[in-house]
Amino acid sequence: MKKNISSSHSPFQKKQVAGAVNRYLQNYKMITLLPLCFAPSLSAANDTNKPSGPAITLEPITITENYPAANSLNTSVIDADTILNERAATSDTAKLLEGTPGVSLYTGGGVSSLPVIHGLNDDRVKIDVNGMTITSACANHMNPPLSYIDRSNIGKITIQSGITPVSMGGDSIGGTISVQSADPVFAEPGKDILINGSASAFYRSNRDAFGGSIAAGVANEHVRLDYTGSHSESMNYKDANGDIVKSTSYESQNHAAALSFKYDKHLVVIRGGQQHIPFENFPNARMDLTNNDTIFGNIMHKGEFDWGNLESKFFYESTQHSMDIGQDKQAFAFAPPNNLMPMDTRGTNLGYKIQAEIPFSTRDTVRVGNEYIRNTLNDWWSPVNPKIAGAKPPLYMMAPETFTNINNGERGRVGTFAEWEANWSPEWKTLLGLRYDHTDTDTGDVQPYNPRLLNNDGVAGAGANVAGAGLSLAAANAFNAQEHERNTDTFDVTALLHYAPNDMSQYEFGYARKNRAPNLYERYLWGRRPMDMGMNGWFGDGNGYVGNIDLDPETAHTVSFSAAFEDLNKGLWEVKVTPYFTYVENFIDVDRCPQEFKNDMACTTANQTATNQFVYLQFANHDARLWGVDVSGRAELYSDKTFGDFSTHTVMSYVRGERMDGGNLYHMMPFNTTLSLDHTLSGWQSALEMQFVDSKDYVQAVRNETETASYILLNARTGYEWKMVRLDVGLDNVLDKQYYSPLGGAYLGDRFGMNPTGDPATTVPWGRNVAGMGRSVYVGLTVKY
Ligand SMILES: [Cu+2]
Repeated sequence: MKKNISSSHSPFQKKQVAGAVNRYLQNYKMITLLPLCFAPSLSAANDTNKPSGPAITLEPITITENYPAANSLNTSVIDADTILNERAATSDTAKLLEGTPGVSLYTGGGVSSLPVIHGLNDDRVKIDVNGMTITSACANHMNPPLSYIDRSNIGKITIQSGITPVSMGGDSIGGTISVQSADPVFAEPGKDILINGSASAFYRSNRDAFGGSIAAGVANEHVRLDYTGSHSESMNYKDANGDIVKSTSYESQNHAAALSFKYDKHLVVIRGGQQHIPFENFPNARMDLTNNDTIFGNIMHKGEFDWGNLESKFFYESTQHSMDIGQDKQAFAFAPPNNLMPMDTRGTNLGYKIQAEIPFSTRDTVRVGNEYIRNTLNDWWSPVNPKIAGAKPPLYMMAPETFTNINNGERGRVGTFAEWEANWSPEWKTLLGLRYDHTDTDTGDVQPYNPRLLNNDGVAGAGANVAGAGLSLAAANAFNAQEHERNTDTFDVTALLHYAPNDMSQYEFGYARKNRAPNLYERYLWGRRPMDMGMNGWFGDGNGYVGNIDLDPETAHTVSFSAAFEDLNKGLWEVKVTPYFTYVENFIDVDRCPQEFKNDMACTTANQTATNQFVYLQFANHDARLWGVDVSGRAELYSDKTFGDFSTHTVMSYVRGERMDGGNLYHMMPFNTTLSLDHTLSGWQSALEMQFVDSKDYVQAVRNETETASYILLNARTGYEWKMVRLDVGLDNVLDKQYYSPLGGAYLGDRFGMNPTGDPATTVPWGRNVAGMGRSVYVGLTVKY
């Protein structure tokens, strides 16, 4: 909850400084050679308040970073210093995005929050992790892209909200989050071998969380080898009332290595790594993660040629994911072994991207590129207690065969784009891009647990009424009778106009047409029993979901305007305002699922009108509109040689989302603002942060979304950096305020919840929100060398 507390590390300020650097360089016709790694070092040099840490020589690599809109007002950059400051406070990479204007988070497991940009969530946001586009391999999205990289391995996060250049977009409508490990640093020519690294450890009191990370690198002039490893684990946290919030514990381990080669104007980076999450419990899901193993590898080449720059990437990622019902959820469970429900997912992602940047003249730069991403998915639920020893139901609820939730699902996408950036004058700049994506999805036939309709005596064909086996088979047969392959062609357009009439003000107007094709779960989930549906859904709402094979892609039209003003000469203040409006054709939302089978158990007529219980939903296209405004600002307050520098920064976000046929969109973050008082004095950096979140009154009736009350949180932190050592101490939720995060979802963490509409005496009840964490002290220590 404390992000960018130090004013000197506000992403807003970083962006502004980087913008100023860009403008300077453009005036000298150097834009295409702009090494973005200049930006942090220059801004650090500008920042006289920055504590003097150990100097690591950052040798600029004169190869473009290919972020055409790095100086766009829609772009926020979270730099390495901010990430380092946050290391002790959170283990969730997505949490680093808190405090970025327009970004909010669906919370879930301890390391798996889902980012939302301008009200558009999860798969609607393109997330690039070191050039890899990863799709969650889980029907509850427990392993979203940002969970694949530990924060200790991140050098920079770039967030493009709303209007995303087509070269950075595709198959997303909300924006792009690009997470990059630090650029490799090589030894200077003729100098000794460069050895650097860091080690850090943290402890957080409330949830008894601890962990650490190490990073080590060795480099000569041309070759560099890096390793980062991290471990973090946590017990359940307590809310401010002192009650344990169950199913909030986790453990996570990451290892990553990188081998980099630089020769002349070419850079090659080969990365590989693995992640192991032995368990991660989810307070707002009916299941818990019981194992997640991921391996990945990628290779990137950046080269500078006479005609321009070329960047190529190739990646492969493979995930083995397992879920079951964790210990915290065992209250009122069925008798063993029917209290368990193993679910497994295997997912792979493979892709490449090639992009060329060609400076045709000092005014015009063209980028063209092509990318391909292929995602495969198998999702199956092994039988439980398949023996037939005179059992009664629910024996055959989950037996005797394997339930195939998604069978050999495939989603391939090939995208081609061209983008033209023109710097007409120091004041005027334009960016125009076109993009075409072809997305192909397909899946194999499915089967229910009991495809032969065994009854409890094992007689085939006689068990149609055993735990809905007849319905389950009918739903599978209906699904299998359909053609599964679907092809989607989409066209994206981005147009940006940037106007900087003087050093104090900048304006930007943008239009984007962006598309997202349905994901495999949205299209191909088929189960129609309460349990089958309750196990599927990544919204943290406790509802059950069934897919819709005929979904159309969603097409978003966004207009946005930004105005930024700054006191450039003295750097005393900055303010930026961005109102935006998005109209989404065929927004993939939900309806109460219609009754299709005469023995439908979940999609009943009662389900159509239920208001105070979990409900069963089917994905459906509905036009929608979203609008809002982001405001951010910073001001120096007081500066004194003895007492240090005082400053303040603030971020405000507001978003509304409505369906055109009536009603609100789900999980719209209410108005929220963060106000921080920041202080720096030599090696000290401290901040006192107040976070106000308004009540969530605009809730979605179709999902029976619950309201949350407004709250104010106070967080405090201080850090001291002394030569090679950095010590951080913070106090989260200083006032020990009981609160419920508006996007925290339904509390399902303390009881068995296999059937969303089961016996109210024994199943997890509807209507509770997940409580936020009570007061917590954290301490972190980092040693750099
Ligand atoms: Cu899962």
